[in-house]
This record gives sequence, C-alpha cells and structure tokens, in this order.
Amino acid sequence: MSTRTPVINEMQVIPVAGYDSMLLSLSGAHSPFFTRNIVILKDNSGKRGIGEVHGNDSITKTLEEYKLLVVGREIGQYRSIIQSLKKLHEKSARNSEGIQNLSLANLKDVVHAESAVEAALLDLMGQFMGMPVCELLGDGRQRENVAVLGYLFYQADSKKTGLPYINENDSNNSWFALRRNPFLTVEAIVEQAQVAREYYGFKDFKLKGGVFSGEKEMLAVQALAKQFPNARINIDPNGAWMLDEAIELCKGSSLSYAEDPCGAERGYSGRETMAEFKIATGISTATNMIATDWRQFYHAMVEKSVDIVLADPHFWTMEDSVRIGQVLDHWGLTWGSHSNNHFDISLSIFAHCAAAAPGNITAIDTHWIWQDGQYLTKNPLKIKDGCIHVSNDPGLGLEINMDAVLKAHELYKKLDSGDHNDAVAMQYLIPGWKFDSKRPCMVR
Ligand code: GKR
Ligand code: MG
Repeated sequence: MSTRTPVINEMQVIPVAGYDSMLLSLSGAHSPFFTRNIVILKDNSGKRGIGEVHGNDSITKTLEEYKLLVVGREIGQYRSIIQSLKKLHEKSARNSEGIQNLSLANLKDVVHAESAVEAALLDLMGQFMGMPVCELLGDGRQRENVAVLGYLFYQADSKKTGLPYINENDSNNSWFALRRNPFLTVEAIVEQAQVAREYYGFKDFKLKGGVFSGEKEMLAVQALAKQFPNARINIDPNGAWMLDEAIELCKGSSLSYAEDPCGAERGYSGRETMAEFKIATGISTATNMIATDWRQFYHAMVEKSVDIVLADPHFWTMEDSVRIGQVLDHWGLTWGSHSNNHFDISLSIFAHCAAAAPGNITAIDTHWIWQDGQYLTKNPLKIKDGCIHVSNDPGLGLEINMDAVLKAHELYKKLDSGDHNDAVAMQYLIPGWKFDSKRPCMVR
C-alpha cells in the first residue's frame, strides 16, 4: 500500500528519573528523585519524534498499551490517532474525582498519557513539513518569545532526612550553587527569587504556598512585591485556605492574581468558593485544579470562578491546551500553563503550546529551574531574559541524547516505584505526617 506520509514502525516507552530538591507544597516534600515517561517514535523515513509526560507506573503501562494503536499508522493521521487514545483515557478516568483536593493518587487520571504520543507525532509531522510544532497547533504561531515565571518554592533542609538528595554547593553557577539549600524564611525566598532572576531574567514570580500559615506566606509575597515592584506576583496554596481566610489574606494585598487560593469546603465546590473570592477581593484567579477537563471548564466559566486557566498540555493534550487558549481569548480571558517537575522535552512542549496560544497569555509555570542541567536532549531550550525563544527549527527542534536517556532509565530502575509520593520525605521531618487538603504541610 502506498502512503503519503511516513509510517511509524516503532514506539519506545522509556521511564526515566532525575534528581530533585526537597521542595515543599501542600502535598508534602518532593523526594530526591522525580520520574517521567519518554516516548520515542521512529518512522520509515528514518526520523525520530519524541515526547514526555509524567512518571507513574500506570502511565507507563497505559503508554505500553497504546503501541498497538500507534505502530503501523501514518504520521499524517496524527489527529485521529490521538482521538483514539483520548477516548481510551476518557473511559479509564471517567470515575476520577480529579485534583480538586490535590490528591496525587488522582494525578494519573488528570494527566493524559497520550500527550506524550501526540508530542512525538507532532515532532515527526513538523520534521516532515519543515515546520516548528507551534505552526501545527491551533491557528499557528502567535509569538516567538514565550514569557516564563520564576517558580519559587519553600525548601526543607534535606540533610536532616539522610535521603540521597544532591548537593550542588560547589557549582560555579550561582543559581545552581544556591538551589539545593533550605529556603524557609521570607529572606530566603527573596534571595531565591533574586538569584534565579539574575540567571534567568524573570520578570514575574509565583510562590508555591500551602506550606506555612497563610500569614507567613503573605509576608513573603509582600517582600517579593517590594523587591520587584514591576513583577506580577502570584501565590498558589493549592486550595488549602478556607474562603474567609483567603479573602482576609489577599484583599488589598500586592498580588497580581491568586492561583487556587481556596477550594472545596463545607459542601461548596472550589468553583463556587473561587467565584466568591473574586467578588470579595476583586483579585483575578488562576487554576490548575478546578478546570482540568472540558466539563469542569464549562462550570468554572459559568460560575465566573477563573480568569486564567493553566491549561498544562500534559493535562489537556497539546491540541486541547491551545484550543482552550483560543476559547479564552475569544472570551477576553487568559491562557497560562501549570507544570510539574520535568525534563527538557516537556520544556519544549510547554514552549510550543505557549507560542501557539493566542491573545495576551500569562507567563507560564515551569519547574525547569530546579532541573536545569539534567538534559535528555543535545540542544535544550533556554530561559533567557525571562523568556524561551521558540525557533523555526522543524518539529520540537530537539535532538534526543540516547546516552542521557539510558542513564536516566538506569536511575529509574533503582527506584522502588515510579509513582509520585510527597508524604514519604515529609515523614522524615514530621513523623507520621499525612496529607490534609486544608492544612499547610508544615502546620501539624
Ligand atoms: O511541584 O509541588 C509541586 C507543585 O505543587 C505541583 O505539584 C503542583 O501541581 O505546580 C503545581 C501547581 O501549580 O499546583
Ligand atoms: Mg497550581
């Protein structure tokens, strides 16, 4: 049979691990390692397309099951291939509660494993056409430079755990030398922002909250706003604060917007409390928790709960993330993206979606500054002057480094499980610690 576009003759799924810092959030403390799944598609023209998605044992298994629906198909059929995988995802995630309460156990249902296959297909299709992936999404390229925010975290003293966290104090890069240290005070957070800004040129910042009391975290927000008066500053306690508390903490503050400041409580859903928060404070809201699928998105819009939807392509697929951006732009609302720890393939996935999302988008999240230096490609994108430049190189514009991938796979094989569990490291700090969606992790 003759085909018009190359045929996929191999799909590899490679779970990998990298090193992380002891970052704190409502879910607990990041462990010394983070995991991801890498997808590599080979076609009969000899090209390779690559994709990346969250690490998780069930995501790895799902990707393995997708092989049957991918191998043997033409790359030009990428839309229908993704549709067939999406249907399977919708079936398996149908009874999930989503992440309104930030349960990491439910993350696998919110994450679309097929987005890694989609990225690899778009990479191949872009190479075939000589076009960057952003040209194949939505209405095509909207911008060349994508603004990225400085994602600040409180960090525990990992030395107290005896766990194998890495130390980079000897690095001659001032950000790398600083980033594995504890950051537990207002001053430490401001220093973190300052040093990250010197290296990456960030204009805007987000502080991960849900760690200490809201009062203490808002002091850090105030200090950041004083230090960087032109920055857009956001805090994200992942819905930990009660509505009344969130209003009291944020009203009249220097926040430019608030990300999931409150959530489900006393019979009200997060979409309802966030709408009330907006009315009471006049502060714009962002979310990656209460609008993670089209039906939730509809309710969030009807309630007017959210101004900024953080449509992470790994939660939505790249195509739907940009589609959300198109809808938001028509409605005068704003697109952004959420992130989790990731490698450089996902950095490019985020960047191409942001390059294709229309309108006045907000600076995107990325955990990259905590992973920078651990590359799976030979030519990772870079954050400079607070932006990622998305070039016209075909596809995702990346060349995979198989030696690095295999090394990251070896590291993965040493772990007990590929699943994300932030309670384990936390229990070294607070014995018996358990996740509570309404209590900051250090408040026990
Ligand atoms: O990495 O700890 C973390 C974050 O808290 C992450 O898990 C969140 O999903 O960054 C995310 C967010 O914006 O909610
Ligand atoms: Mg968030």
